[in-house]
Amino acid sequence: MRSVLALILGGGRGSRLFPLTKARSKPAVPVAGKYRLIDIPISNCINSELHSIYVLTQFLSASLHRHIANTYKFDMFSKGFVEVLAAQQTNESADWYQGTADAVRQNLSYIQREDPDDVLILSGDQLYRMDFRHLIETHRGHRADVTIAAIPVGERDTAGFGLLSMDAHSRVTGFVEKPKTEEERKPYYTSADWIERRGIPCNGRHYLANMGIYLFKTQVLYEVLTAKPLATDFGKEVFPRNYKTKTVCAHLFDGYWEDLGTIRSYHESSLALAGPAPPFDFFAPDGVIYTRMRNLPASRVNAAVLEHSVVSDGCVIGADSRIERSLIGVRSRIGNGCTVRDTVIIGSDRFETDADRAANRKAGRPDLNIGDGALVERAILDKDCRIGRGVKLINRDNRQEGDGPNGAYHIRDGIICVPRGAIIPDGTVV
Ligand code: ADQ
Ligand code: ADP
Repeated sequence: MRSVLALILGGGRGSRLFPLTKARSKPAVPVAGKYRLIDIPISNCINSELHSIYVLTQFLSASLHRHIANTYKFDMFSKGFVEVLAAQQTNESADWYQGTADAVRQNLSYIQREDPDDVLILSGDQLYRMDFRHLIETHRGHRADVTIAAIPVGERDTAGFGLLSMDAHSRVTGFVEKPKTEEERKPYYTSADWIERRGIPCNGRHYLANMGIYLFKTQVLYEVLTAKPLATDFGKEVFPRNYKTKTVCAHLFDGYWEDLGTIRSYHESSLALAGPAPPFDFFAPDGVIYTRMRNLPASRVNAAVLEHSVVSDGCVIGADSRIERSLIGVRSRIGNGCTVRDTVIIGSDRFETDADRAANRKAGRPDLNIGDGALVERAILDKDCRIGRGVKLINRDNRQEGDGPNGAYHIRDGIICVPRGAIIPDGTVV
């Protein structure tokens, strides 16, 4: 089999995921209780037998490096690797990556060194499961220069995506990035009949969206990235400029695929994992999602009630507490008599000892995670936060956006986000 090198775009400034990206790069953002965002695309690569992987990120946090180095250790005699390339490491330019195409261009020398036949470019902030071997088949079967993975979406989702139209031979015949008007969108309407002939139920999804997953012939990737004027983004420049002159094909996909790049989508998709029939199945035996081994003890639940929730390893949930539609991350500690609803708790980096707790009392600081009698609704609690006793995080004033004193919390899209390590004193009501 010819060789494919995978490049994972680990994120720009990550401002849409603030405050989860306040002190870490986007790929290191925790997800689904015990994973990090980067585990999803890397696991998809490994499950597709792609073992040469670069992760491009804006800054190389110690946590991302440690996570990758400790998780993805390939056998020393195999040729695989997972390596992080941070913007400030490249000599070509002292700037941060300006956009997706720029990020790849700044790392062309690494691609050159590997000399693959094709380069697979992936987004780092999506939750999905895809066997890239099918995409590679489509690409090579059509002798394409570039193949874009595409998924049918409904009209109300079109504004956030690049849309494409394709002919009967899978060739892309039009491309528009994030159309804003009906005028721009109209030419991309695809009939139910056309979609269903390809074995995909239409269900009112009449537009084909670019999934941000691209397979390029290496030679073509060089050409389009070095052509003047230099392109900054794939969606905004590379595809609109090249679909007429290059053989650009689309590969249709119809599985679960969600963008986790905003606080709202992160919150919604996380809670969906805790539902009765989660759309993304972490239990699938043929597609393990990998992450760092932690050797944590099993969780202990005292006389609490849990409904439609996921509880990760190393948690303690106190008596008379009620957890509904929530995702509880590793080493979370929830006190007695708490109510937690529609909430993502990322957890903690360590366990507190009795001595730590005594020191907390002395310093007037709440213990890690959630104190007795707290009520938390529609929130995201980042790692190591300390929510005091009797605190109510309920968004009392129903604000959509807002910031608490001293960065203690931020409200985004009506969701209360408590940043890593923040302290909410006993009895506070938000
Ligand atoms: P967007 O969702 O706007 O549109 P974009 O900002 O281009 O996505 O980012 C794509 C991926 O690259 C994301 O994983 C992002 O984190 C990462 N990324 C962005 N800037 C980066 C940078 N400077 N350095 C490193 N990584 C970076 C794109 C396409 C649309 C398509 C959607 C699908 O342009 O056509 O529909 O993805 O999600
Ligand atoms: P974040 O989740 O915010 O990205 P990190 O993963 O960097 O944060 O975790 C930070 C803390 O966790 C550090 O203070 C570090 O002590 C501890 N930690 C994480 N991984 C390890 C490890 N493999 N060995 C020792 N300490 C670790």
